[in-house]
Amino acid sequence: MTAKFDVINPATEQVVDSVRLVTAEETDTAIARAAKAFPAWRAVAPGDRARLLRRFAEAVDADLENLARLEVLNAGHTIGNARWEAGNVRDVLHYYAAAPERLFGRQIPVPGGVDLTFAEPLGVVGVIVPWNFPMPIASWGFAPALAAGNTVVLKPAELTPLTALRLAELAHQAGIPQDVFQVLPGKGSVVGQRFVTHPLVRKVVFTGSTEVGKQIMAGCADQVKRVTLELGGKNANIVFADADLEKAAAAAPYGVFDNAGQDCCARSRILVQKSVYDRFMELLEPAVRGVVVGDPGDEKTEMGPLISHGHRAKVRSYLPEGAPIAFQGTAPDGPGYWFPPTVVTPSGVRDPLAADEIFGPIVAVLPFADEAEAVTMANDTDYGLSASIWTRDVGRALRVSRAVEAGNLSVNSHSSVRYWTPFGGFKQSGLGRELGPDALAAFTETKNVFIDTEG
Ligand code: TAP
Repeated sequence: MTAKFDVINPATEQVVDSVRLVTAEETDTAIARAAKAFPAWRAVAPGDRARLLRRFAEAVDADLENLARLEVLNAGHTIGNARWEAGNVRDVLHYYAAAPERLFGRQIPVPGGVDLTFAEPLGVVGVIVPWNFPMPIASWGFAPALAAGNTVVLKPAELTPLTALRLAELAHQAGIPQDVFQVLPGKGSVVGQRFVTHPLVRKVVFTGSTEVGKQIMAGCADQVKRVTLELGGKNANIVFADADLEKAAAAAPYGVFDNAGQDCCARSRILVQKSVYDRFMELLEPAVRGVVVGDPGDEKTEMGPLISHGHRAKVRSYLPEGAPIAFQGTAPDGPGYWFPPTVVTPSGVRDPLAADEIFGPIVAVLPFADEAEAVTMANDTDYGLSASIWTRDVGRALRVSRAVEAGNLSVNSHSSVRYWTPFGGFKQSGLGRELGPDALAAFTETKNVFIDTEG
């Protein structure tokens, strides 16, 4: 009997669809088909491959509202966020559609001949996607991989397969061959694991928890398989006394509670200079209470539910009786995996509230004395994905940006992701970079060819 997975709307707890789970044998068949499709796909003329990717981007654009509504239904994302996410897939496709004609090699001066380098595609690339941003994270893997001439097998998270399945339909309608881009809904331990162990998958792009990422990396080592990892974060939002405090406090909730805190870039540790700590908390409280939590399909909603019953139980476990809650916003009662925006004041950076990636709407606020202590506290974590710095002193902004061990820094802002700038983590937040001008390098091998011109 084939297993099915009931897809649940996290805002209502209603079953919205039932998706058949792909088995290990079917995964092997899909990988074999992707490997067979590779020589023809890499041979497609660069301009034609570019045109196909642009057509795929246009198909996504034409289907944008439908994709966004599917994500509201499946993941509880606010409609505003979900539209941005579908638009991001379109933009990432357009951006990498420019790549096939620009995959330059180099000509390097050598005696006795000519030396050339080629950027060769790898073969089959396996992309493993988490549930928190199903659309964008999928496209950050498949768009550059396809542009570079690879074929792709993609596994969405079991909880959120609907938009990935729709994206595959749109790709095929746009003319990308079925076996060049396949979406395989299934379990991580079955389909994802096969991407790691199957010798015909030449690269794994994994986004998810640091714990599973380490297993993927260890598994890939067996075949020296290429791997890109985008993992967890416990990101600092550092507010200096000279900052525009009103602006910093007004922005802080959106830096952490967006997507109900289920964001690897969530600024879930607010470090505030002692001299302005009390004032900052006074300003933060109304900002947190003002976050609009509710029906994600409503245009005015700013935060939706958590993804699942199990995940909400995990988030809740961080707030036992007597937890240091400073204040909380509101959340609906009744069905749905709701959790209110919550501000806590743990005793130090090693308290689990300040150290663990809770992946929910809980933010820890901690005081610091001076710039040196702020940097020490920001770096006192195994993670290193992103951070924000609020100050009016441009020298300090740059000094602290350089000193914080993280891949994505923002000054007087919480913005981390642009499809045309590099994204990824230091330390245990990941390996390699996605997006931006250099992502193609992660989907190609450099080949060097020497041609003797003397003989
Ligand atoms: P995980 O449990 O790690 O799952 C991520 C993906 O890996 C899912 O598709 C999962 O499949 C699959 N998987 C699980 N076990 C596997 C295994 N043994 N072999 C192969 N694949 C396996 O993470 P999650 O809870 O879904 O996502 C949240 C995490 O993702 C957070 O830690 C967050 O920080 C991180 N994240 C990082 C980033 C970046 S860019 N750094 C972005 C978004 C999210 P199933 O779910 O179907 O089992």
